[in-house]
Amino acid sequence: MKTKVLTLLRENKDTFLSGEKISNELDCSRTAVWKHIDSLRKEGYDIVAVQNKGYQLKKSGSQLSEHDLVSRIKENNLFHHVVYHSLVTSTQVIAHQLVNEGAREGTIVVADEQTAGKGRLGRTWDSQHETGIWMSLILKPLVDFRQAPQLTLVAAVALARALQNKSGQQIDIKWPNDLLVNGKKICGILTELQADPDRIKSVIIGIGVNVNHEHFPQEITDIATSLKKESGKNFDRAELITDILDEFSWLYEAYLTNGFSLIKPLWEAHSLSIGKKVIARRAKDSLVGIALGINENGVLLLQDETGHVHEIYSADIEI
Ligand code: BT5
Repeated sequence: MKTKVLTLLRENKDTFLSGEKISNELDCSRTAVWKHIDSLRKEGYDIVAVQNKGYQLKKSGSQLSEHDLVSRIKENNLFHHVVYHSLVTSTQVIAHQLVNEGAREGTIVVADEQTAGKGRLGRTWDSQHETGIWMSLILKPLVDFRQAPQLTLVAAVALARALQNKSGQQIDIKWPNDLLVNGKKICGILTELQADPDRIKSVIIGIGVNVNHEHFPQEITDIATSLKKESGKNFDRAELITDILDEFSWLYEAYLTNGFSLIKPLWEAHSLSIGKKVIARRAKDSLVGIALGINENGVLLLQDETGHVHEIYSADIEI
């Protein structure tokens, strides 16, 4: 009910909405409406009340919550269900549990802090309290599991577009899963699969964005940055999450309908490595060469000094 009150206020934020209208729309008493308004105010929402006119939402609270995020998500968006926790080990772990319990595509898990945020290959992701966006998206695409890495690139494009639009900063993508500003990492993506032998059960895309950090732990202070460090401004995390979900939603639909060909040029527009000499560090060896770009499967093409073109499926890239 609180979500519905907030959604109505948000949809009508340029006008006043009478208590009577809200109670009619939601089929509840005016006292119930008032209680929800009062509770939202206690959470920091600035809701003005004018006699004979009604209520108007002037400003949202700054805390993440299920009702806040759901009230912001547009009706036709892929993401419809939000699971919020203030503290978790990892949103990926929660998302895996939810999939095992039958969670549908379009569920997202968001946390204010992670105690054991996961990077790739057993690495850790620093996820400080209320500074960043730590979230996992649950997807169930009907695609071959060999295509799953393409979804990391779809997410990278969605993130680059959303963060660049909001911050005005140039966001670069470093294949496969890093987003950089001025050469420092601002966002990482972790794509995990649950698969049967013949089909994908679910794809869980973990997204970590450094938003309002002023400092990082010493181990990563030289390689990490945040939107705040780059622009000097604080950003509203809920607003950013909504922008990311909007971008991801349409790109994902376009990808499922038309394939990777639409995503590829958008990815290339943000790519940092194309045409540059890079080192690709793989589990067992390293390759040096010119990054030619990605192919139709999202695989990185690297030309070594003999002219041979290698297909790189998984690696850390050093530019
Ligand atoms: C990644 O791994 O970049 C994937 C990160 C995904 C994090 C999200 S948060 C929500 C969801 N839930 C999770 O538990 N995880 C996902 P990788 O490419 O392996 O990069 C990890 C490396 O980045 C670390 O070894 C550090 O060097 C560096 N690093 C750690 N925390 C960082 C941060 N906050 N910002 C920038 N770099 C960081």
